[in-house]
Amino acid sequence: RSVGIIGAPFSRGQPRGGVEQGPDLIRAAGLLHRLEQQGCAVKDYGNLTFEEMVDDELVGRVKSVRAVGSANQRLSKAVQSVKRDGHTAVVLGGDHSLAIGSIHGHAMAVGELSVVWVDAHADINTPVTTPTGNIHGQPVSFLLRELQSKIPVLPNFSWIKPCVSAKDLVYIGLRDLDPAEHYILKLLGVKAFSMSEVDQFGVARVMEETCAYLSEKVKKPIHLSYDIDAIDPSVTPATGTPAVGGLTYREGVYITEHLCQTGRTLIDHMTLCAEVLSKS
Ligand code: DIR
Ligand code: MN
Ligand code: MN
Ligand code: MN
Repeated sequence: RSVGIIGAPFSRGQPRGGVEQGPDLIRAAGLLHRLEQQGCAVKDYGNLTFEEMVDDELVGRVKSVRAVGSANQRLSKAVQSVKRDGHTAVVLGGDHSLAIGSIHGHAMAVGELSVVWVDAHADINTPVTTPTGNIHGQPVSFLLRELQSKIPVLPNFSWIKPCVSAKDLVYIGLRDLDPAEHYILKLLGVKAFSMSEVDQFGVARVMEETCAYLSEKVKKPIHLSYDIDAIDPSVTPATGTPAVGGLTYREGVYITEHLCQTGRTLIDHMTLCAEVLSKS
């Protein structure tokens, strides 16, 4: 198994600085060494560079539209080239708006995906429903085929092809949803395990059900999108959007262990991508 690492030092999907240090801090914490210890061949593709965007004015209520659109186009291309080189792609963020380019690039390279979204939030506000204007709360809306009629035209977003179906998405860890997000999840019938369900069933059963649900028909490659705020803020206090009552450290790690094990039995049917939000 070989892993290609892409650093995406980007923070414009939300207002706070610090997240752009994520890729370097995660490397400094020893990610490459840990992967090698586990028998992975690792190729580090380094950090992407993103252009400074001047005059990036509000579009409707949405902030930093042009910067987020162009950064994600760049990231999508980078993911596609890592996939072409035959690696499992691991994207180090950066704020979670990067999920747009990460998932788009992955889907362009391998076709239909399953997406496991580990997060306190559903990140499925549309540019119209967003209460904050921050695009890190909206990435799923740009990716789902079912929501395309609800997405207005935005500068630097015309390259995006919606590439995920609602039935191929599973949420884990939800506990802080906006009213419109509740409505959208209900309307589309999206599979979701909130924290309440993690409490009720335990993380092991949640993962078994997640994998059973996603492999009901065809087994698609799994894309893991991991927001650090899914973990309880007592463990990850540096997140920009802490939400109490989150996953324990072990529950958070177990999710990745379970998916990894699935990948082995499916033999290369799985790809992991992690967008990690980190504040130093
Ligand atoms: C909120 C916060 N739902 C928004 N979203 C966050 O801005 O749309 N996602 N923090 O990770
Ligand atoms: Mn976030
Ligand atoms: Mn979140
Ligand atoms: Mn998120």
